[in-house]
Amino acid sequence: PRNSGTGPPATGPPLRDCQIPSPLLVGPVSVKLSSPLSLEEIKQRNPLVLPGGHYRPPDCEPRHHTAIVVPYRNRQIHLRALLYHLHPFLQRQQIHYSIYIVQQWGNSTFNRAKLLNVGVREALRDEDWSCIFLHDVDLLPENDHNTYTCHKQFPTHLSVAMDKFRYRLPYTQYFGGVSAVTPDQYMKMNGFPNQYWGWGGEDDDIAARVRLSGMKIMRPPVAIGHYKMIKHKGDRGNEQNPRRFDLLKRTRLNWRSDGLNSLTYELLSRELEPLYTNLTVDIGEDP
Ligand code: UD2
Ligand code: MN
Repeated sequence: PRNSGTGPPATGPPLRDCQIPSPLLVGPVSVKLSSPLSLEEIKQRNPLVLPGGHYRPPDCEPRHHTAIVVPYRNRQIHLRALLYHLHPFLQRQQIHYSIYIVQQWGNSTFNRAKLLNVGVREALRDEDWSCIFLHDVDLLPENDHNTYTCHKQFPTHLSVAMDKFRYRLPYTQYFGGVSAVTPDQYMKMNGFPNQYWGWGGEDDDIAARVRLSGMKIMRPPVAIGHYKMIKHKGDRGNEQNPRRFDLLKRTRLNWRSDGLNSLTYELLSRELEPLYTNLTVDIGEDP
């Protein structure tokens, strides 16, 4: 079909399917991190991005429909760097996409995995996304052959080679940084844990869920999955979670009861900003 979800109304002849691979890809790109542009300047460089950070290739029918979900609080500079790099990157891939910034409201301890659950659920209210990316705000992809699409069968881990780990995978079960699931895969693993407050462990829990629900992790080649992580210190309100090791011992017992099916939150606002959809959410606090 010409239009799925909230595209422009169909006018004129149907478009041809976008080519695979996209003829616009350039391969490795150099990512500079010094003083990112303002949101206004980034908007000007991306004139085809619609409110909410929504984009659809103008002259071919996209084969992929990807929501990018970013757990977020108080990282303005990183957010600008991400938007600056990611919009052109995704447009070169000729993907139909939206970027969702899931902002934790208040000062309670940060909870990355719960914010990701909220983002997935809210994104799927908008559109029938075929793929959902879970994306740290401070990671910038360095090669556009690393396509932001999903594997049909299994979840994907994309950030396999980061500068901070000297461009190697730190350990086999590593699932942090940037990963992707289809809605079906997400449901099969009962989403992500809601109980990890503070830094660490939640990515390993998610990796364990992939395995426990009978799936495995797909990855791009190391030569392609290159990312730069913007250097930063730990955030206030996201101190290391001392309970993470105990929680991880119980994933096998807990994953069916804690996750998508036990998720509660209050959505405080939803704004269509020029470069992203902002979701401000009250996810409660560590009981
Ligand atoms: C690692 C993982 C990350 C996650 C985390 C443990 C990598 C590259 N990433 O990141 O996926 O598993 O460990 O929780 O290994 N955030 C905010 N505001 C805050 C705190 C966090 O926006 O105050 C978001 C932001 O998107 C950030 C992400 O949470 O990128 C992960 O937090 P981090 O960057 O402080 O943790 P890091 O780099 O050790
Ligand atoms: Mn980080």
